[in-house]
Amino acid sequence: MTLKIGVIGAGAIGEDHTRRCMQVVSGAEIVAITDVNLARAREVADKYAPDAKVPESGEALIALPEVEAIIVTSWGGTHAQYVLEALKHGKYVFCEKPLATEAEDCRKIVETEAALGRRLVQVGFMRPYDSGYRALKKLIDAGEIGEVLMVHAAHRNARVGENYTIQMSVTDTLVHELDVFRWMLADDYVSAQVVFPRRTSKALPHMRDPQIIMLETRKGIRIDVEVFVNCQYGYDIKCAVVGELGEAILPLPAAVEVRKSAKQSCEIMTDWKDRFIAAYDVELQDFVDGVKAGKLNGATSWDGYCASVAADVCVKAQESGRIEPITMMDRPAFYDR
Ligand code: NAD
Ligand code: NAI
Ligand code: ISE
Repeated sequence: MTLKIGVIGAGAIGEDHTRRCMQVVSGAEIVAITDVNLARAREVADKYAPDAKVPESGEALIALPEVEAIIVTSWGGTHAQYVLEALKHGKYVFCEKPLATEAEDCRKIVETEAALGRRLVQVGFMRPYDSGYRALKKLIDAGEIGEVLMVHAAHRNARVGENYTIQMSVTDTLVHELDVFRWMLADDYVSAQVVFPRRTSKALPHMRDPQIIMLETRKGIRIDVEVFVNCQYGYDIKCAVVGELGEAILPLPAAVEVRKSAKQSCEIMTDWKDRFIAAYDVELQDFVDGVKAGKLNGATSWDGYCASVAADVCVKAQESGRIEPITMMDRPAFYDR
């Protein structure tokens, strides 16, 4: 059986997920694509799914009877409305991160899904599908480095555009770490603080870049994440976990080492699409298989809520400079693991 999917948002990742569903994932077909820019939706359809319809809105796409599942890849601020609309129609929805840009909207999604009593939402946090993070978690869970005490991480982008804001360093970028560390450490955050090191001259004037975000977990683990989105040299994701017995470091993607002209070098990727390509492939295959089996596996609406609550507090901490407490609502029993 082929799962018929509609895509809302035909931008960078919407195009990439359309290609993935049509060319990489098995048992899926994109039957509709829309975007606020309909010409862009038609362009992506023509490239990868020429038979796909291009409805005039996300709501119209969700209502199409042939659309069995939805992929939301529009801007973060629009995610919640489409996820809630999909839930209204009782349809499965894969929503790219963040689930919503405000924790309050995530709460509405959590409550709506829990009231339906069926898990229909998967959030596009792909790092738990990355082989490097999986290896790191396996080693931690096996007790190889003893109890975890600290995590030192960095999330670097070569550069960001003029529409990118200081808050997006948290809601769009750090949010991957906010999710993956909950999963990797099986823990939750209790506080956050943000400090700004010397500002890079390579950032656009409205930006304060880099930033260091310091998190504390329930277990007392201290996490520092450097977010540096104009680092110039590449897309670089680092994570070192320090335990009582040793340190475990996220493996780098395999790259050919070149020795030439008295230099030894390896290429560093520049695009997130390439860095996590295998993880996105596994993630979307898992979504398609999960819909068919009636059991989704990836990040839940609750995970999306927790990441958004932590993100909201980090934004507050950017402004206050203080250590800000992170508190969550009680987890509905529906999401008990
Ligand atoms: P983009 O700006 O390239 O594309 C967004 C597209 O959505 C645009 O074509 C825009 O016209 C369309 N759009 C905006 N509002 C819409 C609406 N209300 N209805 C229909 N279409 C609408 O952005 P992008 O880089 O593709 O990012 C899109 C989303 O994917 C963001 O939420 C981002 O955080 C997420 N993302 C996730 C990853 C990841 O690693 N998981 C990577 C990149 C982007
Ligand atoms: P699991 O399937 O028991 O799930 C672990 C728990 O972690 C769940 O309760 C869930 O709520 C939570 N969780 C899942 N994703 C999360 C996220 N992004 N953030 C925070 N919490 C999250 O455990 P397992 O087997 O470790 O699977 C984890 C994910 O990886 C699953 O989605 C699974 O389908 C996927 N997977 C990927 C494979 C690969 O080759 N990359 C192989 C097997 C599973
Ligand atoms: C983008 O939306 C992503 O999700 C990338 O993984 C991240 O590195 C980038 O900073 C975000 O803007």
